Amino acid sequence: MRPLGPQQLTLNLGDALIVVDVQNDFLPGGSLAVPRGDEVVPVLNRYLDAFARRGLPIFTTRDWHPPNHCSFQPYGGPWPPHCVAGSEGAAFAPALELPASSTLMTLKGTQPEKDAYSAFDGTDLDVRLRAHGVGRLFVGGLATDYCVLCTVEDGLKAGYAVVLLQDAIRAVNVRPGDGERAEAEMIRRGAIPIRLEMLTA
Ligand code: VGL
Ligand code: ZN
Repeated sequence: MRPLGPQQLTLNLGDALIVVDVQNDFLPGGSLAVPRGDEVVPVLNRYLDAFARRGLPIFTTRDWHPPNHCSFQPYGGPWPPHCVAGSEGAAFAPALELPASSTLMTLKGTQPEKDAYSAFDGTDLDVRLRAHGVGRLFVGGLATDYCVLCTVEDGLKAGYAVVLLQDAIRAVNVRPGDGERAEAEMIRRGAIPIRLEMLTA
């Protein structure tokens, strides 16, 4: 057997894919558009296929705010209104190819008075991951410097190994360099950065 190079990684039982907030409002044309946010979709489709083919669990998160959410500018928050529960802006990007049978969905930020960037904040994601025997999270989606960052940090704190899908994330970059700083911080805390070509067939 050919030994794996240092730049290769094999998917195993106990691995799960976490697709963070790939929703219309975070794509170009959306109300809180992440620059080049649409570019994560074809790459995530390849990761989705790799996990689905191996029968490994796929978790999605969606930002899912009430119309009067505290993070919205009219209510004193930092963001334009976005991802209002049930709206077109809150829907998954249409080009995202989620396997119907194996996709487990989590909604977050659903309380008017509380924001939640992390997929673990106020959700049962941790319980559901443990119920599926998950020990290692592969995290990609939007946005690098908010929900991806907070989800990765909370995943590490909860004791999961975390793999950061470096080719399937994009940043808001409110301040230039926020995305790069967020990536460096996730890696410093123990996340392993990979790209598609590093997955073994
Ligand atoms: C997000 C800002 C506000 C995210 C959500 O998904 O990264 N960012 N709400
Ligand atoms: Zn939000």
